[in-house]
Amino acid sequence: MHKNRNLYSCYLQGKEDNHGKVAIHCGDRHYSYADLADGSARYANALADMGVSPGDRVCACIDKSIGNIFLYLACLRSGIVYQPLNPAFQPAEVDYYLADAGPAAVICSRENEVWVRTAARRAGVERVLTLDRDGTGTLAAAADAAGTEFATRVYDGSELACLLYSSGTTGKPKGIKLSHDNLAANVRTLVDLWGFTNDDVLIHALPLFHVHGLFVALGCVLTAGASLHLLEKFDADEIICLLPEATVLMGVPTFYTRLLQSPGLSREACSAMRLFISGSAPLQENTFNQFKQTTGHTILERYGTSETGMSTSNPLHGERRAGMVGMPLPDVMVKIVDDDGTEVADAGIGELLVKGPNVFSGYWNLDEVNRGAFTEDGYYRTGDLGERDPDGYIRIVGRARDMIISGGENVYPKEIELCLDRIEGISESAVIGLEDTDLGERVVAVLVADPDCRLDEAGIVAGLKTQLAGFKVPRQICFVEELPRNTMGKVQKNKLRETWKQNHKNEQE
Ligand code: MCA
Repeated sequence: MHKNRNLYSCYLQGKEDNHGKVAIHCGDRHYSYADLADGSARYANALADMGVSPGDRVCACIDKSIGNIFLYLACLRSGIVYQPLNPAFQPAEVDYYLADAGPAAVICSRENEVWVRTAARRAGVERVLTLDRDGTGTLAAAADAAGTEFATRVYDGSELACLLYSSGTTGKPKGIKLSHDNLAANVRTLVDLWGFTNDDVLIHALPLFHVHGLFVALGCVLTAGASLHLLEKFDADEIICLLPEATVLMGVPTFYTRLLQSPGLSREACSAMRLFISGSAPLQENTFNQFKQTTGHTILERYGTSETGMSTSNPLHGERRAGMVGMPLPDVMVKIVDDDGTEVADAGIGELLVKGPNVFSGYWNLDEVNRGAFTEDGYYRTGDLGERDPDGYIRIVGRARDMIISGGENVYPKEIELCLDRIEGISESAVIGLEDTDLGERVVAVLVADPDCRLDEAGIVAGLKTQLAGFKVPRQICFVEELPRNTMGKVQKNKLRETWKQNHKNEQE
């Protein structure tokens, strides 16, 4: 019999004996695997009745909820390409994503419906539907009225499952094409590697629009037939309350620094837990050590990108090293190369290249960019710089591309600089990341004002907030007479980082 390689099958099919089991705890509501099958069938039927077809994109710009999970699973089952977006995006940002992906429908909250409709009209998107956190909205109503029988599409795995966007140095986000096989291969490997069983209970506090929360956290739980507590967002108190009932937490480093500030975090509180995993941003050695001291648990750090899913991990059994992202996953090949593409010797620094079944097939409609994104022998160029120690552990030491990671969110300075440069009175801008105890890095704008012009900091921030999601808006604005440039005229961001790191220290002293 032909095996269905639809990712939905990897999550839910062949586990009928598990159907009565609770998959998702959502406050005082509990959803079994059978509920997920029924709910996703209803959403799949509702979308089909509206004329959304396999291969169409559906853009979900919604808050985290059980309805969001039904919708994601419904898209997989129907062969609809799921395009998740951060609901914090502003109209100008959403305009771009709709125009680029050309979805057949966009799903938003009722609160944003008016401006999303305008954006959809501009981009030629036919359908706008709503889905709120409380399970209401036009899509939810259509799903409620639909049936629970739906035949999951049979796929060979190469078909497109999701289109995730990541920005880039040019400031223009690129659609990452992920197939059913890319996602299934990675999640199966992780379930094995991290020892997931159907007894696991994961605390899910990550957003559902990124690889980390959607494919890794939710994916591992569903693939293993385990269960999770769905939190709206990160909340240290809520997590500490749930620890005694849970076995796994996945988070960005900010989760761990914030948990460490909570008096409720203790060895006793964590005694039922078997695994704390960190990723999406560098975990400071200090946090790693303090967490071990407070809880007795050694955080497992791993590394990935949206283009590849997870690529390396510290071991489940064996030494987990501070500041290291571990070894390549069993089915993933990682090379570290110099500028000429030659592999560097042990302990040499170079760019990380990744190849394996997890690696995406290219960016949406960007043939030219795709040619440069892979090496001739099929490795994806991550743009991250790393080194490998003699035992095979990899350390990420920097980024070849200009990028900031704030609280696990990637921020591309170019995108913010383009907005700043349009503001009257700003003659030049440079956006940098400075070390931040809470967010890892915080976004800082260094500005040169036009002569005789007095810039109003609050006005700049307020203006940016109407154009950019909040996590991209600079938390600090600095004014300088001129930006340091090299002989080629390129802004020397290293110098700026040094100067403002120093200034910040002096201010604190
Ligand atoms: C929210 N704000 C932020 C951030 N998030 N500012 C800077 N950096 C952020 N990451 C701003 C909001 O705009 C708001 O600003 C204010 O902070 C409070 O908002 P709130 O929603 O309450 O924020 P929070 O709860 O403090 O959120 C911080 C957070 C969250 C918990 C770190 O950002 C988070 O869950 N991050 C995880 C992101 C993630 O999943 N990354 C994985 C992507 P104002 O007050 O001005 O309105 S990478 C990935 O998937 C790869 C492949 C991988 O390897 O994992």
